[in-house]
Amino acid sequence: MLDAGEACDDGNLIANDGCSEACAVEGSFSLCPGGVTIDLADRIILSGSTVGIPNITETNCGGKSAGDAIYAVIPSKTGSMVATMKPQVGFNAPIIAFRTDCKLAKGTEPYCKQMTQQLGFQDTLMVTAGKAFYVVVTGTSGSAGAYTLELDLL
Ligand SMILES: [Ca+2]
Ligand SMILES: [Ca+2]
Repeated sequence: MLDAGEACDDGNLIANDGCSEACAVEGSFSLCPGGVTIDLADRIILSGSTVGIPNITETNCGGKSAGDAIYAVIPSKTGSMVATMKPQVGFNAPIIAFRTDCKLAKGTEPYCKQMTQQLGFQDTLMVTAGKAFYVVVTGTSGSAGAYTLELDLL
């Protein structure tokens, strides 16, 4: 559960797995690949924002001029993962992309989605134990904002 003042909750008190024992996100979005690396045991809830963070990539769906929050996620098991993103009011036309390589060029990534702030995003993806994938959160035409991203490994 994500309580007030917490940037993430992964249900444990272990540091260096992407979410610290004090519920802070570990790592920096300015590094690629794997600046922010998350060990996904079963569920993590992340509270993030793309406001004021570096613009380091572009997705198939856009984000050429917007800051990019990139998470390297390492699943603990093979199976389905449900990704749910809820943008906060003011984050206009957010974009979420999933990559097999942090540095993939535009046009080569397997999956991206532009959403409305009102509807957000939810989809199920297949993941492989121990194989990192990258979640990119960015915005259309330079838009930025705050969001909650939940990853559930089924
Ligand atoms: Ca932890
Ligand atoms: Ca960008």
